[in-house]
Amino acid sequence: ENPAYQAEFDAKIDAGGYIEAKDWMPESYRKTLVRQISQHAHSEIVGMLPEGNWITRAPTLKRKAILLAKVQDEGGHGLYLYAAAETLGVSRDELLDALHSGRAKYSSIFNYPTLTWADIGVVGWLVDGAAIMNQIPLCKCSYGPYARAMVRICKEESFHQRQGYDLLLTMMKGTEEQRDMVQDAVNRWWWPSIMMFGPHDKDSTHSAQSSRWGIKRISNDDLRQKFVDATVEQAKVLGVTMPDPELKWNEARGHYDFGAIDWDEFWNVVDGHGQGNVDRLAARVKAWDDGAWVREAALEYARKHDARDSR
Ligand code: FAQ
Repeated sequence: ENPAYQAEFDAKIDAGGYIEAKDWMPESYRKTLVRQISQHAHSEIVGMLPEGNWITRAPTLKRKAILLAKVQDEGGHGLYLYAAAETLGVSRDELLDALHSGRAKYSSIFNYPTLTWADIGVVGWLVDGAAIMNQIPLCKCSYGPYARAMVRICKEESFHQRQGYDLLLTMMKGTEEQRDMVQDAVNRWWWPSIMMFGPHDKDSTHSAQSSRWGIKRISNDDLRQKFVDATVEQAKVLGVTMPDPELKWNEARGHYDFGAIDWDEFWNVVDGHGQGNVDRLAARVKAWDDGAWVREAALEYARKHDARDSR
């Protein structure tokens, strides 16, 4: 490590500036970014599965077109994020190998099943809603390529959140059975959604260092609180209740209090033992294996062109 470079890096971070791909950076900063950006990319790609499950069963042509566009957007987010990670000197093959072999994490939330059409609305409202809350501050994170990728991603996520809420509003104006379906989906997704923000600040391994480096601008607990405060009001408009008897406005704090999170459930899912972990990973490995011929054909095509160009 070079002290002069380190001082320049620290000064840039302290001034709230951006670190670019070709700038010197501490090895641990590079490693942290590769970890977070690649896990984020994997989440986007694995995140296509729960909603992809409903594309063929969308109730109308309009809803099908919206869902198709949303799932494709998630695929695009994965690709921008893999590209951002690659600027840190790691190859896409290495990153995908880490996912497929179970070494890399992806967001806990995508290991839960989408059982009814209402789940599609709730995933948009709560899961994309939580994703935006966490990602808006990342548009200002200290690593330039990641920050810039997040700007477009956030715009698209905001459309995703609204399409989910709109779907739910429509269902809530429908039959009793449809309203019950929405409430049931909220009951199943609420707690996993608030777990998405990660462990409490005091139990978070990386928070202190990532905040120091300007990767994390708002803490896990503060983002979770902002999310709870915003969604409880949206739930009132929708006419659903959250499955938490301790959820209550706290006048003194100016925030909603909420019940204790079941961290055993969270870590069980993160460690690969949730309801959907095995199937999600198997689906990604199968997609990768089934796509081998496409990669081989593309490489062969590129080789032929290179040979022709160098003649
Ligand atoms: N799931 O020390 P911290 C989406 C791990 S949105 C699994 O607090 P950090 C959009 C963490 O990796 C979802 N693991 O960690 C979409 C670490 O383990 P490690 C993706 C989790 O990094 C919507 C350990 O726990 N969004 O995809 C989770 O400082 C709908 C200790 O935790 C992002 O990835 C979790 N929920 O803070 C797509 C955003 N939480 O790595 C389709 C970028 C924590 O040492 C459909 N990431 N862990 O083995 C971040 O902002 C951060 O990485 C946090 C975690 C906030 C997630």
